[in-house]
Amino acid sequence: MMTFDVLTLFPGMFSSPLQESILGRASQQQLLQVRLHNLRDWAEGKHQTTDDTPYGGGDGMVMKPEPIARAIAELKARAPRSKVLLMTPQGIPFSHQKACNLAQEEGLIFLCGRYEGFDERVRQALVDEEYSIGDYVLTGGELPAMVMIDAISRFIPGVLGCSDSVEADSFSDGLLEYPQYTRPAVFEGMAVPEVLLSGDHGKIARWRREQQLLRTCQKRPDLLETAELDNEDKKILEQLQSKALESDK
Ligand code: 4HQ
Repeated sequence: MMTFDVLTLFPGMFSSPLQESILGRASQQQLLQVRLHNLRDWAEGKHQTTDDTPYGGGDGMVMKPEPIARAIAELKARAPRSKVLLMTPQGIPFSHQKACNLAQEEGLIFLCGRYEGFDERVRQALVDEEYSIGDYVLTGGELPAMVMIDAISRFIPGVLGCSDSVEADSFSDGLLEYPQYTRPAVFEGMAVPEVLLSGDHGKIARWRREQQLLRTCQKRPDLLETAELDNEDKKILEQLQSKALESDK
């Protein structure tokens, strides 16, 4: 069973997102466990302080290294092979591929920061890998940790039903997904594409692949650089591109 240890000043933030739906079921089935730890439990003094003012002056507070060191030592003693991860805008961009690789680990310890972040020596001495979930600034590392736990958990065998398998997703072959439709056949004057009602499975599969390529080409052309494309895909793309040039004239 995969173990996620989370070290945070706000363990309450994690309860419902991880207890609902797919992740909730996976925990109940003991495919994974999320252990929440309040960093304050390792702090000292009457006020159990976890932060302090920055050396050199300036705004905001910095998280002190000692409580974090004590906490990580204890979590590592219990799970010696767990990797310690830190969420920060300076980290490696988190991706589908990183999620897949991290799912191979036995355990992960997520260190969630608040305020202006951590004393630099935490990074140097205690952290194995740093990840960013995107180029924007959040108020803490809790949401990034939840995003990562969610994306990683989908790669743990048994977490997804076979109906929503990992292979069928966007990004597994590096392309965006094809459009989906369900009843009614006509909604507010918009009809479902004829081919999907044809019952011709070969034709439907080709249409879907073409839609994936078309969407990726229009919305995320950067993904085509690294996508897994066969000769048929390349032919379809050439046709799409010549059609696009045609309509530009
Ligand atoms: N943080 N991806 C935690 C982020 C962030 C991101 C800002 C991390 C605040 C305390 N983390 N500090 N983007 O915005 O991972």
